Amino acid sequence: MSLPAETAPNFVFIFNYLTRELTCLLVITLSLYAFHCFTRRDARCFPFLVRYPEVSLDYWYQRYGPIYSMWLGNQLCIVVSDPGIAKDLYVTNGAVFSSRKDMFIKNRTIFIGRGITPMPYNDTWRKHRRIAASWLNVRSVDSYTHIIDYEASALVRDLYAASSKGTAAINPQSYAGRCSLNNMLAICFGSLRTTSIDDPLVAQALHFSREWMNLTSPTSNLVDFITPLQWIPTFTRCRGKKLHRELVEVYGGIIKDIEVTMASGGAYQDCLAKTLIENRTKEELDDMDIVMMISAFMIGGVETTASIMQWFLALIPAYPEVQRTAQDELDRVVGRERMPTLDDEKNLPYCRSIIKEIERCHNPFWIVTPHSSTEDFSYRGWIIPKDTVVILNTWSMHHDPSRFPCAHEFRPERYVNDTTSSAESASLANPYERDNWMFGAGRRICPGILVAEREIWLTISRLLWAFNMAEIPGEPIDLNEYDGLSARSPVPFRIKLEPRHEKVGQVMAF
Ligand SMILES: *[C@@H]1O[C@H](CO)[C@@H](O)[C@H](O)[C@H]1NC(C)=O
Ligand SMILES: *[C@@H]1O[C@H](CO)[C@@H](O)[C@H](O)[C@H]1NC(C)=O
Ligand SMILES: *[C@@H]1O[C@H](CO)[C@@H](O)[C@H](O)[C@H]1NC(C)=O
Ligand SMILES: *[C@@H]1O[C@H](CO)[C@@H](O)[C@H](O)[C@H]1NC(C)=O
Ligand SMILES: CC(=O)N[C@H]1CO[C@H](CO)[C@@H](O)[C@@H]1O
Repeated sequence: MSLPAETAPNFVFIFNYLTRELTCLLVITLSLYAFHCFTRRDARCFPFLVRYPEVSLDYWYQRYGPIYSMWLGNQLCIVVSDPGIAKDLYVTNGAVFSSRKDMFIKNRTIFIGRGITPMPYNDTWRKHRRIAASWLNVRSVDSYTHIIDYEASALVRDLYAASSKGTAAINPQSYAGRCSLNNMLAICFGSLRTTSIDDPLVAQALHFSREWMNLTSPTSNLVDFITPLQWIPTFTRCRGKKLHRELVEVYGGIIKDIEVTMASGGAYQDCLAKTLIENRTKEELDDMDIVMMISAFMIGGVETTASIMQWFLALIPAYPEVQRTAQDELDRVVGRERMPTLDDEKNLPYCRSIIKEIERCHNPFWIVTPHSSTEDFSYRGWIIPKDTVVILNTWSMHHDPSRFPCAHEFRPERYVNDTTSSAESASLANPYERDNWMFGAGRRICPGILVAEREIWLTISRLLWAFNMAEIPGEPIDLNEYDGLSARSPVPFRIKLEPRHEKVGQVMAF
């Protein structure tokens, strides 16, 4: 171990001198202690049991600087809290830092070694990434942007109907979830679509996503880091196995139906499932590869963009000034006869800033899925050994006071001159100018960045166009608490959506 010892929190550093077995014992003892702080945001707690690992990572960043190491059970991790270092490792040295740790719950139990997300950096991963990209590149996304556009309007229309002209209190979460779900259903399965939040597939798909978020975590599951725990049927592992079975049953079932239709000579709309089925032999894919690839899309694409919409709806009632400024801009540029479109984005800098600021303040992944190294690497005089997990501490990066003055305040105007798209921003030469780190970085950056960005733009700009969004008296919205370990969404909340003018109803009546 060679990162400077003084940069490591000392009680973690101590593990270096112990054998693996002793480490396990120590960790179990520590975890009993940490269990006490499970529900508290106590930064001094051990990071893989507390519910808020970003708080611990930031606490240590303040003390040990932008790069430090720590052991989680038997795993050496380095924590990077600086955009320049993140770029050096993830991007410039992507050939070394693009693999994954073998996570027991995520990889072995739920995805059983398939799927793009948990796979090590090898040719099989490249193949899966290439196939995924064939559905997520600009040309493909252009071909189904009309669906993303339609679903965004459908979301606003459903909320308009449900809110009874602003008299009813509604929880918008399953509406946002259904919007993202429909987009992913179209990409993965073609013509499949849910028509209301009461469709059983909505509850099922949203449950899968939240269960996934609750079960997988880069740092919080002891069983990922303490091998002996993997030999016994822990609660987490049983839930993981159940989720795996359900994914195979539900998404595997839909794929089977499509195969039957295609086998009987019926035409089927172009979609990811069809591509996978058609290219099964050529690409050497088996049934489980196909099901897990689709499941990764469905999980990765639903409660992520939906999470941004939810954070927006949870937060914006507290900022009537921000709403008014955005709505003035919309009235000026778009008018009240139609809703904003993708083409309007470049003329609506304030609306775009709101989105960038939401993503900064409420990244759904404070710890984006970490990469691991595939060889020993020397960096600034330190040796980072092979198989080290490199964690990006995006919480600290998003709250750096030199980059974001008053970082704890919601101030969209800080982004008003940033005209980049998320993908453009991610590839800026100067990483300190990047808008946010929500999509990760380097060779494993979220492949769905383009779909996500269009979906988020169309929904949020149209919500701003249509409604004054207000808190319900006596029902404060909790912006600190969240659900999930790997990703985070707001806990349930209700708001009032009041149509901004009479034209809203007419424009909605499509
Ligand atoms: C994931 O699990 C499979 C076996 O289930 C294993 O072959 C693979 O190496 C694991 N992934 C990683 C990143 O180690
Ligand atoms: C890549 O890793 C996966 C998971 O460990 C493995 O199943 C596959 O055979 C590997 N592919 C290559 C080309 O090494
Ligand atoms: C995930 O955990 C939260 C508590 O943090 C809980 O409210 C929610 O029901 C869980 N979701 C699932 C699908 O288990
Ligand atoms: C944006 O640009 C204008 C004009 O150059 C400048 O006055 C303003 O301070 C800039 N705002 C921010 C937040 O950088
Ligand atoms: C990603 C990929 O290889 N797609 C191919 C699948 O097969 C069809 C023909 O059946 C090709 O057109 C695709 O390019």
